[in-house]
Amino acid sequence: MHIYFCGSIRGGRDDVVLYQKIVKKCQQYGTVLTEHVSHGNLTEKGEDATVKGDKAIHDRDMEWLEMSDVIVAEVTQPSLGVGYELGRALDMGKRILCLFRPSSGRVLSAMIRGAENDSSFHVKNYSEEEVESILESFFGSLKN
Ligand code: 6IA
Repeated sequence: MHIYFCGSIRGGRDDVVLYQKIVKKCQQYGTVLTEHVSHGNLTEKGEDATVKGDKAIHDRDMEWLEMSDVIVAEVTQPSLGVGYELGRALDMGKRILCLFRPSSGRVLSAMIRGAENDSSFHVKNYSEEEVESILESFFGSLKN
C-alpha cells in the first residue's frame, strides 16, 4: 500500500516529533512516500535550499498523491500546503484520515472539519497517546 503523509513544513515544524511517530506507525501498513515530511532536519526555511525549486516539489508531490492509496494528514499545525493536498486528494477520490489535537487550543478549519463524509474523508480528534491505536483502527477498517 502507498501512503501519503501530510504535515506542515513552511507552516511551522512544532509537531515534527509527532509526525515521526505517525510515519513510523504508518510504515507498518505500507510505504510512506513522503517520509521526508517527518525528518527533524527539514526546517520551515531549509527547503529554500532545494536545487529544483518549488515547482519540482509540487509536481513530484502531486505524482505521489496520485499514486497513493491512502492519505494521512496531521492537521493541528495550520499549513497551506497540507490544506491544498487534502483538497486535491479529495477530488482524486482518495481515502483520507485527518488527525487533529484539540489540546493545542486551536480550532480546526471549517474547510477540513466540514469536508468530512461517511465514506472517504475522516477527521479524528486525538491526543498524542491515542495516535497509534487510531491509526490501527483506520488501517484495519480499510480491509472491510
Ligand atoms: O505549506 P507547507 O510547506 O506547510 O506544506 C507542507 C506540505 O506540502 C507537506 O505535506 C508536503 O507534502 C508538501 N511540501 C511542502 N514543501 C515540501 C518539500 N520541501 N518537499 C516535499 N514536500 C513538501 C522541500 C524539502 C526537501 C528539500 C527535502
